[in-house]
Amino acid sequence: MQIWEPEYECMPREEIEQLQLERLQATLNRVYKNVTCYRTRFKELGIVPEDVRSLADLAKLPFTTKEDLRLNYPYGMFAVPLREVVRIHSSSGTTGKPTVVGYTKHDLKVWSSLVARFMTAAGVNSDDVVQIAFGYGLFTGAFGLHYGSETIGASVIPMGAGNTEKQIMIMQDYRTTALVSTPSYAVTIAERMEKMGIDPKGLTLKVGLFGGEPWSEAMRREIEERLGITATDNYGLSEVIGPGVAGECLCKRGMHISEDHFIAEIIDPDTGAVLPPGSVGELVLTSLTKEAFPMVRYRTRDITSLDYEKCECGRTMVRMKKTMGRSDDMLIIKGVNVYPSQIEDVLFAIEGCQPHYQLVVDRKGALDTLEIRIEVTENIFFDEMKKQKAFLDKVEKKIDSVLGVGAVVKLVEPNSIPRAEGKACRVIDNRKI
Ligand code: DLL
Repeated sequence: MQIWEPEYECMPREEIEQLQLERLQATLNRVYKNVTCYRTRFKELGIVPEDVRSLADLAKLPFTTKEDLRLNYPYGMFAVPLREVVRIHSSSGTTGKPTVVGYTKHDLKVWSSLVARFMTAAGVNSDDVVQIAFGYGLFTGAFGLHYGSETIGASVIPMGAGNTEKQIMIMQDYRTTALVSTPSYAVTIAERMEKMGIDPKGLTLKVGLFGGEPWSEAMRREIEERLGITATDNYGLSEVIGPGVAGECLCKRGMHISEDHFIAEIIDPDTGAVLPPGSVGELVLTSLTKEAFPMVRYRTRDITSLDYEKCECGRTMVRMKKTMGRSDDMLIIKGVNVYPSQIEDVLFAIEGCQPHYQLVVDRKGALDTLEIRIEVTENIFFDEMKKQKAFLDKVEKKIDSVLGVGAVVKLVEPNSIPRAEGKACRVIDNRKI
């Protein structure tokens, strides 16, 4: 069973906005009544839910941040009593306490159908065998895609993260057709297959549903070529629901946000001002149908832009571009804003660079330094020094011209950068600022 809901997914813009307004008003009433944090904030600003009479009025409401969730840890932001919560997940934050998110029975149903919706858009159906290579646990990735696949009626293999050779064996033996993982883990799988002498094109794999971390178009091409599949992107965050916020259709020109369930805004991360359509800025999301954990104007910290043009697939739901990075992950090197994704784009365009790299930022005296460690394909690494030097010069020049910041590029041995099984960690910032 495919989850294709043209009555929502292809809704004319005015109707989407009308539906959003009605659902927004219901959400605001619910949080005002049930969540102390929202009620206090609104009262401080002298706002009652009835003041929001149009979507433009949303801009009057305060943002919700990760800090608010921390201050209300663990259950303070829940809008229903715990007895109505049937599932608890948490964010993948590595520092401090994680944030806790909850789902009612109805929330789980909506979540599954939203995941099923983007999986359908990516071409998955009940004939597919879906291998989930995300970690099962507090992370929303595995359970989200798991229930989404079941909703479609696909056969789910709840493999979990890691154990790459076993992943490959199962992929071969169980005739997996759809792989679910982070994009970086897809590369790890491709690499291991090559090492094991397995030709991915001889497998039944046809589509990859990748998400959970930023990845470039160049990385998409790399994965598609190496695994012989169509690689699609999907986006979400646990605070807002998990995967299922947005996903690509087969046009692969941006991820459709399920606007019948979320309102997306783009703001200037420094001033908080709402930016006009098409601008690049921070994505802010408001949930419209969630019961247990509604979010009003949640600052995702993800930098992207929105495209309201109707897509060739017929969907009218706005498309978000691949994220460029996070407003909090943006590196400021010698005063220049640098997103790791820009560096990835440069590296992938240069022949000989493997998709494995690490950025090390440091400070020598008052001066920032950027070192880019790249794993190179073996033939370049072991070739003559002269060629190696020419290669390094080429990468350094290209980085300088694209970023406007100089970097020292170092070649490292194949396989020396740790491989990710979940989300890749590409930046080491030693500056302690
Ligand atoms: O990563 C949810 C998810 C799982 C989405 C699996 C898609 C697939 P968190 O652990 O809360 O939730 O991390 C959310 O991951 O704010 C982004 O910075 C990043 N992220 C997620 N998907 C993408 C993507 C899940 N497709 C944070 N592209 C988000 C870029 C992504 N970044």
